[in-house]
Amino acid sequence: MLKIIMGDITKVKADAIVNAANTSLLGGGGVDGAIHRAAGPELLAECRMLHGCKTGQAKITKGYRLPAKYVIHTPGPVWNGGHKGEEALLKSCYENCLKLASEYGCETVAFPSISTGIYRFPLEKASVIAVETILSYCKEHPEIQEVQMVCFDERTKGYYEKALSLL
Ligand code: AR6
Repeated sequence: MLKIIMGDITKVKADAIVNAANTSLLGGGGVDGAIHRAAGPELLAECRMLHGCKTGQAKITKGYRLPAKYVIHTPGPVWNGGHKGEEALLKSCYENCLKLASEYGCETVAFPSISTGIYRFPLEKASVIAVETILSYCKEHPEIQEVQMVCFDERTKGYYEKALSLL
């Protein structure tokens, strides 16, 4: 089941929350900065041991001071006009995060809107890719009981609701 909600992902009590990270996995602005601030310095210490992550891939850590048990870090693609494989990379972010969630026995997962902030991926396209990929994964993997898309502003929420209503 997919739910679109408004909120701050650092407050969400899911088995895993996803971080829209960068390839260094050493923190940044946006949701990444908020997650590191809320989780505390132990998160950065564990991230240092991961030696980065490629765009479209995902790595998992503990959640430390967050209400979530795990954080799944995925660097989304930077939007560069759409001819550099951005759409396939964004899809692989959602898929690889969900695969890790299954592997770690997570039943509930919360995503932010990957790549649509600092990385400028158009929301209209990103929302459709996210919703399609999440729904098709969950259909095949009933172990994932609930996925939340946690939107930080009304405009973002509107796009995800529209994408869900069209599927
Ligand atoms: N909870 C939920 N969503 C949030 C939160 C929050 N606390 N804070 C921001 N958002 P962005 P990107 C929304 O820029 O585009 C970082 O520096 C935000 O409004 O965080 O993937 C990384 O280190 C937007 O809708 O991620 C990378 O360098 C969405 O989260 C780079 O930014 C994603 O925006 C990644 O850029």
